[in-house]
Amino acid sequence: MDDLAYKTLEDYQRAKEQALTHPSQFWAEIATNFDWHRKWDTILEYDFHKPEVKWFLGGQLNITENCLDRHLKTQPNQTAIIFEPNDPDEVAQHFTYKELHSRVCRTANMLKAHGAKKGDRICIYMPMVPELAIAVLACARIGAIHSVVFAGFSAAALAARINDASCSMLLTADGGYRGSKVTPLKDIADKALKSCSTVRHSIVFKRTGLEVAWNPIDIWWHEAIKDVDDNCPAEVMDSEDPLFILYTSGSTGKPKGMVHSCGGYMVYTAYSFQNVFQYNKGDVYWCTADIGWITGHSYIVYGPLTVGATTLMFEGVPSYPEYDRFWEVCAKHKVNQFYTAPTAIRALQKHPVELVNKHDLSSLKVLGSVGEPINAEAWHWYDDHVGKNNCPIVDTWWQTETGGILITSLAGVTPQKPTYATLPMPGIQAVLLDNEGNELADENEGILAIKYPWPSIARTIWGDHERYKSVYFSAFPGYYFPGDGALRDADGNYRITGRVDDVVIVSGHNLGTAPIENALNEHPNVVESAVVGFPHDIKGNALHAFVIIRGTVEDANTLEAELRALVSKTIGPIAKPDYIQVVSGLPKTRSGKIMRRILRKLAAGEYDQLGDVSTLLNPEVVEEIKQNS
Ligand code: 7RM
Repeated sequence: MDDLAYKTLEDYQRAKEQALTHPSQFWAEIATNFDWHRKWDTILEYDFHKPEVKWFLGGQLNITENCLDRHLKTQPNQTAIIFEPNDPDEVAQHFTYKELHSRVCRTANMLKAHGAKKGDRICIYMPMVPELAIAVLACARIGAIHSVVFAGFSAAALAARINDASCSMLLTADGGYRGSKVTPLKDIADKALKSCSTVRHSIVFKRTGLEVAWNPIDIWWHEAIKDVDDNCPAEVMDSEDPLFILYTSGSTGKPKGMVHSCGGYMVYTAYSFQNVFQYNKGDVYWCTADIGWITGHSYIVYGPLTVGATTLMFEGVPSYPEYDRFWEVCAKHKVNQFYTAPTAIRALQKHPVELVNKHDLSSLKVLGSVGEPINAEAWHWYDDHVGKNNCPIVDTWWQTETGGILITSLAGVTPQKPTYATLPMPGIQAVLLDNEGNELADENEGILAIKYPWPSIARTIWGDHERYKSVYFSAFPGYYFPGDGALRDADGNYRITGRVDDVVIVSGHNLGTAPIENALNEHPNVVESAVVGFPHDIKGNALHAFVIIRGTVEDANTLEAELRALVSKTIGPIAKPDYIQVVSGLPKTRSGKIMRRILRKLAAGEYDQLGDVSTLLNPEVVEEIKQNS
């Protein structure tokens, strides 16, 4: 799979050129690196107005043959997955490609023995244990559509997702470890299943030994898998058959089930993984995301395994047993590529740097960031202390909807620029638009859009193609609209500035909340901030800033004055927040994204309209903010 990678800037520039002049041919050449049962007849059919996107039509494959079987010929004894348990005293596990293949096939046979077949939807609600990755691959093996629901979600959130896709089976566990806590997953699943009539079997993996209630549809995993063998020929899938559904939150309460397809998703995740991280055979790669998120799907499971990499799965959290766990694990397994989120970096940055320095991080070659814009302070801390100024940092911009990384530097191959995701990957045609949809040239700021399909774009929203059209293809006809704003420098580098829906109109001025937050974050005592608008009699809207402060506030008035002065100086007096509220935390999704919808309700005093806060990472801060308003 090394052929997939551009190793020099010249390679990269040549690829970019080819992708621009012969876009579909460009992807067809990349696609020849994979095992297909039948070659495609048509590379691409698309119409962003309909919208419709189809890649490698007529092609047939099974992604698990590319993730597993193919490597059995060349590197059966190479480690595929390293499992690092929550508890550092529990031994880590290593699965070779051969073992992983066998486990996936047995698990696939277990699913089949319980009636699962091609096209069925199977919900997976499991902790970060190897069996989660195995379950995902087992579904793909038999052509069942997996729908992984992050194991931190509530019973109501789980039930909504199971019902939306009419799942016929649930794979879960008795419980899951996360730091010092045990989540009673089966208990939560039982509550959810009370309102899920389509689920006929629930297969329960034993992880914690937690006592659980037992229902007629329940089967223990270890019992169900006893009587099956590991011979399971892969189901032959059409390129456009759905591979999985993954839910992402939208502006309404109803989550969107993004549907990814087999052929295009395989091609793009492998291509992007290889190029962005510049993985070399034998390297140990670690992405700290949970498989419950798209980052885990694409860059723990499918991308790395397709190229034959060694991918590390971590069950725990960065703070357990101490705030040095990431660095301890990097040293222990000699991690070469490390991929995490700015929210984790900022959390770790608050602790003594000695916690980083006491570990041998000399194996690290590449660092990655994903999930939100990385602020300058976090970028430099990551670069200085983790990378020792010796590891390229790839700031990777993408979405659940895009399936893979679209804008990023390629480690050590293309130039990086702090706080910039930098350049679109070869084959990605990014543009900046103004509010009327005109393309902006050169150095500029505007709305990010993509004007040509790439293989891993989500094909629809499960059961709601109209919503797919209205959310992503209607704002600017002819373009894919991701919902993010960006600025572009003279060299074409993109800096993602935040969601464009985070715009507040104050006295007739359009103010992006992201630049105001950046100004607040310049203050030496500010760790993180979030700014939202709330209705105001005179100005139409006014601004409310929520700030997290380092240490204790000695003099609140001085701090507020300094913060207002900073905003005034950086953006202008119009952007000065009316309210500045010091908080201990901001309401966040489990993947670290600030829930602005909730902050807006809090700022407006609409406490009865907060909606369901149970899926938040930290629901307790909502109460705290309310009390202190
Ligand atoms: C991979 C993932 C997608 C949204 C996206 C952005 C934000 C993600 C970056 C980023 C700035 C980045 N999928 N985002 N990566 N913003 N720089 N490198 O996070 O579907 O959960 O979220 O996340 O707003 O639209 S996601």
